[in-house]
Amino acid sequence: MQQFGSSPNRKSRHVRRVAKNVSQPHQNMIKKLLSPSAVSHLSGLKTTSKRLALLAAAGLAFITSNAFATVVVVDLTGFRTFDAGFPGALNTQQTLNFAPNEQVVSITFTNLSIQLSNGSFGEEFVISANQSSNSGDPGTFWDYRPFPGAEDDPSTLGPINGAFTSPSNQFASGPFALLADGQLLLYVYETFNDGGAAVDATVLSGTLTITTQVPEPSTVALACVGLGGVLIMLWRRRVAL
Ligand SMILES: [Ca+2]
Repeated sequence: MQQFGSSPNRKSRHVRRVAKNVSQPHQNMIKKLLSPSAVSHLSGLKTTSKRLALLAAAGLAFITSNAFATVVVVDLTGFRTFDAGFPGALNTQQTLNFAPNEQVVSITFTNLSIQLSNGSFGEEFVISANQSSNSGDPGTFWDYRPFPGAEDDPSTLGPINGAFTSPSNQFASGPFALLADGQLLLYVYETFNDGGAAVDATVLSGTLTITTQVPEPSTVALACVGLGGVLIMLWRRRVAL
């Protein structure tokens, strides 16, 4: 039984309805996917295959219309480290709110300068971004030490600019996804506690720029196209048999 009309006009209206809530590049992509020539191929398929193809197009339209990037800039001035590891009650922590399951894709820092205290080494200073559920190692997190190899003399380091990209400066996994609560925990800590209850390092200046994305549109689009291709191959194989 047909689930939708087979006339070209009916299909064109459907394409417009799917496409009207998405951006122009995505509209063009969807129109191409469901162009008259593509739709004429569809008309030769069974109803189940048509349903799957239209479902994939609708899903793609929904996903791409909801894809967006967020950039958040955080002033780290005054952040202080006391404890080795994390979370550590005295280490400065801050919670940032994003969309559910948002992907943290990039973290950069600008004009970062720190003051060391109590003999703490500069290379022990770590900036960490994390999922809300993580209360310690191991976990999904992105830790970075901006001053590798730096000792405690001079006691003031920076200012420097950089990004959480060098593998030798990372302690963990790099880009990651937030949980459904969309919360990102941002904190600083030391890899060695020199000062007991006294401060190890204080951020004199610096901003952190965090870029996130929900979801990664090209990956999802490729996945949709790939899934569609597999379904058509399976259908053709079944027909051939
Ligand atoms: Ca230290």
